[in-house]
Amino acid sequence: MTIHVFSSEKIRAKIAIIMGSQSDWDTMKPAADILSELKIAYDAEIISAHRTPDNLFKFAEQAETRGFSVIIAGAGGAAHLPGMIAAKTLLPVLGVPVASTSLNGIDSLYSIVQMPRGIPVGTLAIGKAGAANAALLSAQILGLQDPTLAYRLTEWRKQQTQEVLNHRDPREK
Ligand code: RP5
Repeated sequence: MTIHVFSSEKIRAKIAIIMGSQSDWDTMKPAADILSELKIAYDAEIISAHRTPDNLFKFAEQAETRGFSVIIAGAGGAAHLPGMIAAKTLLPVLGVPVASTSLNGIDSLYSIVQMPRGIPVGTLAIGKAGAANAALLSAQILGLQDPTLAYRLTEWRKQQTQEVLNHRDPREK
């Protein structure tokens, strides 16, 4: 497990990025990149709902005491990871459907989004855009209690707007 800390002080990771397989990392990395940009400490870990179910339970039970505020969970196919984690913790869980090879992630999306009443998973778009947005949404949640982070988010949005305004001619790269 890699712990990324963006401060000279010893601070605990606020966000957990978990995923069902090493093969999900390419999809989930944009979440890590956004958190790094916003200087939010995170952990990244592979936890498979089907291959390591005991680890899933252990992780969910310990997540709050480890200091996480939000869990981002990416999975593909029969994507039980986000829902099962959500069933075992009160921390907000954001689910990212990973594009599967057979059904292009529609299966993952339906698996994650169709939670039964009572156990919510905030479901994002399929793939890298969903992963990036899960990180931004996590930052917005943390930003409610952290004005410095809220300021960084405001600046991030301003920069995004400026990049579009600076490149308005679609024929230019
Ligand atoms: C899921 O099965 C993972 O989240 C991954 O998206 C999918 C395929 O896993 P691998 O067979 O590539 O390990 O559990």
